[in-house]
Formats: sequence, structure tokens, C-alpha cells
Amino acid sequence: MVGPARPSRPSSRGTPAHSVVGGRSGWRIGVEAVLQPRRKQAEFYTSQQGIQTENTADTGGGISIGFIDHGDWIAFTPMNLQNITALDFRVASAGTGGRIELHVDSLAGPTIGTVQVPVTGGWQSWTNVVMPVTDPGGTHELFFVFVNNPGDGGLFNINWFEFVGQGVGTP
Ligand SMILES: [Ca+2]
Repeated sequence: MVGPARPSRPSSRGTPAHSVVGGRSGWRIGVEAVLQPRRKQAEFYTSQQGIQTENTADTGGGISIGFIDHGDWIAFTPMNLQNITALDFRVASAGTGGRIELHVDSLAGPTIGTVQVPVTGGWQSWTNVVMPVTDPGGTHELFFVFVNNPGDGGLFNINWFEFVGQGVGTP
């Protein structure tokens, strides 16, 4: 026989259905899997090649990605750019600079955005660069590919990027 139903927990004590992103540090808990926040941390990638993470002295501290060589990349999935017109990247470089290319579904997929990253004069001298993007429609894996000239190393650091446009979720 089934006993009396256990009373449901009051909603005020309920645990939000947060997801752990990245999984390498306990504090990386957020709702990225459900809502598209305005700001996405570069180190919350779902996959990558060639980069490393490090502490940053940028405003707010935290972690940035660096040790970026020509051809390295980070990817995020799932990503949806509905009503997003641009991505605003927080970058720094005491190296070669270069550019960020945004590719859909694979490294060789269609390019829906590109932006130059200047040499800022210091690895912790942060500035912003804006990449206009074209919404490919639907949900995709997006690859952020870092390029300059073949063989180049030490391109730039990225701390985070922000979505620009009416598709940004309300905080
Ligand atoms: Ca960061």
C-alpha cells in the first residue's frame, strides 16, 4: 500500500533548477542552459582547442582564456542568436592581436561574424571590440576561431562576451 503523500516542499525553500556549467569549479553555477544571459564568460565554453584559462585582473576579476595561438578555438552549444545583432568581446593583448571568426556548426562552417582584436599594450589591459553577427536561424554549436597568421602565438586574451540586441534575456 502507498502511504499518505508527503507534503510538497514550500516553494520558498525550493531549489532552483540551476545547472553546473563547465564543471571544473564549484562556483560555476548558473542558468546558462535555460536562459541566454547578457554576458557569457569565455571560460564557460563547451569545448576548446589550444587555449588555457588564467586569473584575470580585469574589472570584476574571475577567469579569462589565454595562451591563444593561430587556429585555436572555443565552442559553445546550444547557442541561439535570434534577435541578436552583435557580440561585444572583452579582450586584451600584449601579443600579435588578430581576429575572432564565428563559424556555425563546425570550424569550416559558414562565417556569421568577424572582428579584429587590437594589441592593447598589456595582457591585462582590457578593451571591448564589437562583432556584428548574422543570425543563422535556429540553435547551433558556434565556433569562435582565433586567427592571425599561420604559426603566430600569443594572439590575445578573452574574458567574456555580451550579446547585443533585443534577443537578450531580461535579468
Ligand atoms: Ca571570464
